[in-house]
Amino acid sequence: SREIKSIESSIPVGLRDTWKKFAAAEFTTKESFQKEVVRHVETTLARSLYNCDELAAYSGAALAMRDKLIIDWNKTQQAHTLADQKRVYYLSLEFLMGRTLDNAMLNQNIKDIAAEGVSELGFRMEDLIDQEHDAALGNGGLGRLAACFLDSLASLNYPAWGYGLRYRYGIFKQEIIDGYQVEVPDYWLDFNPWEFPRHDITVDIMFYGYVRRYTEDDGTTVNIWEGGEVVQALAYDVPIPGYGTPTTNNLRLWSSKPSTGEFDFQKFNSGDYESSVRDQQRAETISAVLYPNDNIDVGKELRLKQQYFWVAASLHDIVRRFKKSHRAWTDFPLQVAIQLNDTHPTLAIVELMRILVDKEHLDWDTAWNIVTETFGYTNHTVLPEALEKWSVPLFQNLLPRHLQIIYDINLFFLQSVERRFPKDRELLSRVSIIEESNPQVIRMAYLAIIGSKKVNGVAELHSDLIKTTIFKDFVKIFGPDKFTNVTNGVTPRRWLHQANPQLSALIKEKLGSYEFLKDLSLLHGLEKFADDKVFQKEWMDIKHHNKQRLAKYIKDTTGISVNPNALFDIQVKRIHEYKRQQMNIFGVISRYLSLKAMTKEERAKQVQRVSIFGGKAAPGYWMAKTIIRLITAVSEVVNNDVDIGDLLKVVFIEDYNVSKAEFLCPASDLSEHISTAGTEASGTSNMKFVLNGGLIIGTCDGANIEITREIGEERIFLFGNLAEDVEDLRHAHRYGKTVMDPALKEVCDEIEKGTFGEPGVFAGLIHSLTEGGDYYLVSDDFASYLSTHKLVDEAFKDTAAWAHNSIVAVSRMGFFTSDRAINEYAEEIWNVDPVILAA
Ligand code: Z57
Repeated sequence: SREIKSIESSIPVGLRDTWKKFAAAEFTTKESFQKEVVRHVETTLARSLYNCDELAAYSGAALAMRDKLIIDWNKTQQAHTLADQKRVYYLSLEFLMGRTLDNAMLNQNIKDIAAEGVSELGFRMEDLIDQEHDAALGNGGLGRLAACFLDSLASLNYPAWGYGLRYRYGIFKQEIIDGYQVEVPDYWLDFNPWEFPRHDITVDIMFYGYVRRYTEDDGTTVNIWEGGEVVQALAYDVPIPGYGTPTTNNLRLWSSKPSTGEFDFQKFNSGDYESSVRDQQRAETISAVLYPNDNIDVGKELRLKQQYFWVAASLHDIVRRFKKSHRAWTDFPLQVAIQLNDTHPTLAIVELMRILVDKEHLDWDTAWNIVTETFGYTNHTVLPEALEKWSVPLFQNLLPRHLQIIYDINLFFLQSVERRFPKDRELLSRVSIIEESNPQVIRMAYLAIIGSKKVNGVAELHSDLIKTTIFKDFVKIFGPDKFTNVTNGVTPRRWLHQANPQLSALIKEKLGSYEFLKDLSLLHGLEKFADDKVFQKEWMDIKHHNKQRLAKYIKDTTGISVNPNALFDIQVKRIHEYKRQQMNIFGVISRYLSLKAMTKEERAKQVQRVSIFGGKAAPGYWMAKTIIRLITAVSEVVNNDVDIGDLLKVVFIEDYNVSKAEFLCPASDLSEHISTAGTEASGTSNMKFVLNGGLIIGTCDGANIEITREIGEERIFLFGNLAEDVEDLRHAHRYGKTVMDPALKEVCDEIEKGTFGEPGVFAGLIHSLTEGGDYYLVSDDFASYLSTHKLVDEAFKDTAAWAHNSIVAVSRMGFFTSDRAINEYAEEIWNVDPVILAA
């Protein structure tokens, strides 16, 4: 293979000068941008002035922007190689990036110029931005967190790469047909200007096969994994621009294809085309589709294949990069930090052991020291159904050598536990990586803990809970310092500046600059204007404008008219019983029944409400789908009830995704974060809504608690039971010692009367509250939920106080930037420093 010349002085002067003379230059002016757009439209896309539609214009603008990013990307990668410092690798099966054009323009501070430029070419920038397809390679919070973290890593100049899978199909598109969710495949790659295929960067990955073991003359044991099926991983690179810095990091996504050796030319030649095409399709299936489950482990073989394929390709790449430095293996953790986003990439621990022991012939202990200094593991859930466990027989068949390594890791671990806690057989079986069920299963979280240097939760309560419940034994074994908290954050570039440009501009006017987008704690400077009447009006006018924009969207897409002066109450997130959208819709029904029972005079005094829902249900999650059906059924009844009019509207927004979140977050007066206490690890949309001036109603769960601490409890509508009481309450339900809340009973009766259509449709939902044991404690929290909504209504009537609280809350949200979270990871877990690029 050709040698890459990375040291400038190794290149002859003449050659160097010729290259530099023609080096690609970034556009910096309107004219140079326009020139690039037209060039791309006319040559790259083979279109012209006469047939350039909005999609072609978007494509031209995106390609021009891509060229600009890649110039910075090249500089960054060169500088990072030269700096030769420790790098961070963020391994995530999900990156929920959303759209890129607007974000890239804003991060590069070129949007004004570009908008003028396209306007003179006959287009509105907003329309072009709207042409872009969301990159939806994720399910929900976990995937979006990864995307926010990439933005912060680049903005803070950390040398960091993301590694993921290049799914051909992202999360499905949701259509609502006759009130039911229907899933439509999301083929998003027909035009994706933001990726670069790296045809020279491929890795062969093996599955199945067997392990051949023999003893060498000197007595060492050699394990050779062979005879399996090989597929090839092909790299696609996505540039990640930082805000206000040339640093442009890399997100490397792997795509699967038949390995060159594997694709069976014999079959092809002999005319057995069908079988050879089948082989090809089988290879391509690995990266074909994102599993659409959030917070649930399904345990399918193809998912395990995806995990190993991605982890093995990424580690091969990381190790190859490390080897170029010719350092000793023991330096590996000084050059490399690998963060495991949940347990999905836990096989990386095993694969690195295999590389070090089987291929590089390090002794086990040396290898294990390297491994356990390299990895960090982030836990995102305590829900038992979400904790990954792989069946041993399935695993053994697919990855026989990895299973042996896991057995050895487990053996040495259990031996060390036994030495420290002799005769505690119970402890040994509790902490064993192998659960002795039928079939046996591998507990991936335990493997991740044992193989990592640090384990972190994603909000204070959650980090405390993992230490006192699911990982309690490991705190005893490893000590408390291995466990830490890094509260999640969101990027203010996308979630304030891009989503709400007017609010961002107003804040800039008050604070004097856009510096707050880099240092969000500067928002504190707003607090002194919280009682300024003129400022309050400007603030609330922007909220009104954003609500009008949403009202228009609702009208255009659903036909429902909503009054922008009404209180907009929004709950958008994956549909899950623990998030309790069912409680929200039961609350809406209860409100509807009270309104129906009122006189005209009483009704006239009520606060108008628009209850907005959005979110996808996992395709196999029947209860979640039933919840959607109930929401749509209630909306059909309520929205068409002439007694009710504008007092109450119910809207389900189809296909909730990142780009929809960008216009929903700025348009809320109130948003709902109402999970059963102790179940939502953090939540991140709570942060996005408050950052955009909305207040929240929520339980004492996840990051709600820290939001309350920061903004003050006068500014948040908290209700419901506490996490510490959940176990007892569930116990009481299980032993039939409860009566249903009377208001909830009324709601259930109304559903069973058929007010919202055939009641049989909702039987499962009602059953979950009764015989089902009300696992999510809807009945226990219902009374306080309703009374807290009454407080919301009262508070909303006092416009000045509401504006004051909105401003104060925003001014105290600085903590929730993902920049703060990333700096904490860098200092407490990774031990990496930024690399400042030369100007
Ligand atoms: C997911 O989106 C989250 C946790 C998971 O274990 C899986 Br799988 C998917 C979410 C949590 O539910 C949120 O509470 C949290 O804010 C988010 O991850 C990011 O940490």
